[in-house]
Amino acid sequence: MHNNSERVSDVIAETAFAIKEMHIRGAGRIARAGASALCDFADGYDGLTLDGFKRDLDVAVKKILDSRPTAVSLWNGVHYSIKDVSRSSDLKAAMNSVVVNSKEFIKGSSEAIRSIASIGARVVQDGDVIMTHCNSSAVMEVIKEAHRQGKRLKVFATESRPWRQGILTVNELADEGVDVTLIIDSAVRVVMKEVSKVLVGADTITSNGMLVNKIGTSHLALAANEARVPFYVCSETYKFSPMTIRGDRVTIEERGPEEVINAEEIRSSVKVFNPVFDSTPAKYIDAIITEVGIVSPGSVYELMIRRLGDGVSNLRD
Ligand code: RI2
Repeated sequence: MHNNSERVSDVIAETAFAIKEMHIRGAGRIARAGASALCDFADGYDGLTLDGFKRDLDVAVKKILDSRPTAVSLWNGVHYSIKDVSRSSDLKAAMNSVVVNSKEFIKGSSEAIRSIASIGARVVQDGDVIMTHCNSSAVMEVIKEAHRQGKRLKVFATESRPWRQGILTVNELADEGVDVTLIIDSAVRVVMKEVSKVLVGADTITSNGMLVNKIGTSHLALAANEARVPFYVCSETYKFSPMTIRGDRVTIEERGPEEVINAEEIRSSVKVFNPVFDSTPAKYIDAIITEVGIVSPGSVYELMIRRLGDGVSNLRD
């Protein structure tokens, strides 16, 4: 029989595992899952001292953040949830602040998606041919909203090897009645000639407006640039990385070879390289559709400074 503390640390371990193994995936979803696990952790905490809570919370936070390194949404969701613990004067107040803040983050995150859907749907025109990559809930909601408004659209969705999240995308859009075509990743440049807009999601956006997103995104950006097709990013502002203001680099996750190939198919001397994300420089991005409006990649720094205020100097490692 588990006691309460074991049960709550189980929630943290289970969530960290589910994020690491990609049972929960998508930058927004993992951020909400991380915040939700911390909410449960704080809500069920049965230790007796504030110091003990802070120590146990640090361990929980580290476990959640170690699950996946690239999407800053997870970092922002976790740090929003714990932001008032250091100034709490007693245990009850500290526990309560995590519960309140994590719920606020989750609510704000879902509202942000709804705002992006309505702002983004105004960018989408009747007759547009859209290309998207991987499976971004922000992009999905924009396309679905434009479709609901009666705009006639065609969507090309990349397969997005190795996890093939493109299958989720095409099924989700087909269920809504959207005209959608699946393409393999290497068909991007050929198909780009027929496309009028590219819409992709974001895992992280740096202070200089660079996009870090699913591997292959930069190929869509280059092909769009060559074909003079506008390239839009749909991103909640909690995917902006505060650490990049002080020059931190974004860690690009590498995952195992088993995601790419069956070991029996190749000689044992063959190495497999499996980077999960790539970087698209700001110059290839026409605009970022956020919950606070459509912004240029060049204005990300300003927007981040305005929102963080004095918090910039308090950024933790
Ligand atoms: P939303 C995903 O990463 C994709 O790269 C996608 O573009 C991005 O998160 C944003 O997704 P992964 O978790 O937050 O599948 O818009 O590796 O859902």
